[in-house]
Amino acid sequence: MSYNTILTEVDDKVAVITLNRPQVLNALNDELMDELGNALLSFDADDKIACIIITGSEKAFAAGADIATMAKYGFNEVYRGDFISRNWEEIRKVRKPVIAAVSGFALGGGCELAMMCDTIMAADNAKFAQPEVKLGIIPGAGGTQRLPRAVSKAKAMDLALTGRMMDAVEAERSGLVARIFPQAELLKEVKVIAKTIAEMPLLTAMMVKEAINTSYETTLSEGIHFERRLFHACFATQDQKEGMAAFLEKRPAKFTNS
Ligand code: DAK
Repeated sequence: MSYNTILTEVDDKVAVITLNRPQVLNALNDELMDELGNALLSFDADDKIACIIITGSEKAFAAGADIATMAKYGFNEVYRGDFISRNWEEIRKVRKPVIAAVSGFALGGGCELAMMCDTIMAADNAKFAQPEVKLGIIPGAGGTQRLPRAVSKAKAMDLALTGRMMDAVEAERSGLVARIFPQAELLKEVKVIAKTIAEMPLLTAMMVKEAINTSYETTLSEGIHFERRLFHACFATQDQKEGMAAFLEKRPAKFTNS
């Protein structure tokens, strides 16, 4: 499959999707979001793939939604065209782990896209912001909901009301970013993480993802109940038998994703 606005590559069980509109710092337009959704769902359906990385260029993960496109819109177009909802959230359907590898700017919709991934790994030059307020709009692709859950209400308000940029160190300290790497090493290091995840039993990794994501959507006691049901389900898999037998026999496990 060839795309105009993204590049795709497969490295062993890891798929890498690179946002590729360098002339506009990977600003997110309809075509890119359609292609990204298509690639994500294809890799999710591909049995050979166990983990997906979304990345951008050295200068920009994505500098936000495409302002040149948005500037032309009125209420009629965004409401009737179901702007954002139509194709921006395909990533939420992906059941395999998805890692954002962020170098440079992750602004507005770019920051929101990174937050839709399961975890964010950042280069030391990464900059995160929700600058929409300066354009007369509010974050509209989940920023007002995911950012406070990631960094606290106080910092989310600070960021979204001032539109200021937060560097990688502050983002890691605040809980938005899991780890920071030197820019030149970012993709190599994130591939190592992705390959580690890809070596885990896939059904179990998918259950971990589903259970942690459920913690954002439910009460603690309902979440614990959901976790317990999945935990019990693990004992119906071959990989639970193999993982525990391998430990007791002091040998590496051979998982079969079954
Ligand atoms: N859209 C379109 N083009 C962009 C862009 C963007 N978001 N960001 C950068 N570019 C383009 C620039 O116009 C420039 O194009 P040329 O002039 O060369 O033709 C090229 O990329 C290089 O940018 P700069 O020359 O500005 O590069 P600098 O290094 O000087 O500055 C910068 C980099 C990232 C600080 C600056 O480009 C910048 O401030 N960009 C805009 C960042 C921004 O405000 N992003 C948030 C966009 S708003 C919604 C849901 C979600 C959203 C909206 C609605 N609904 C549910 C309705 C999301 C909104 C957003 O993301």
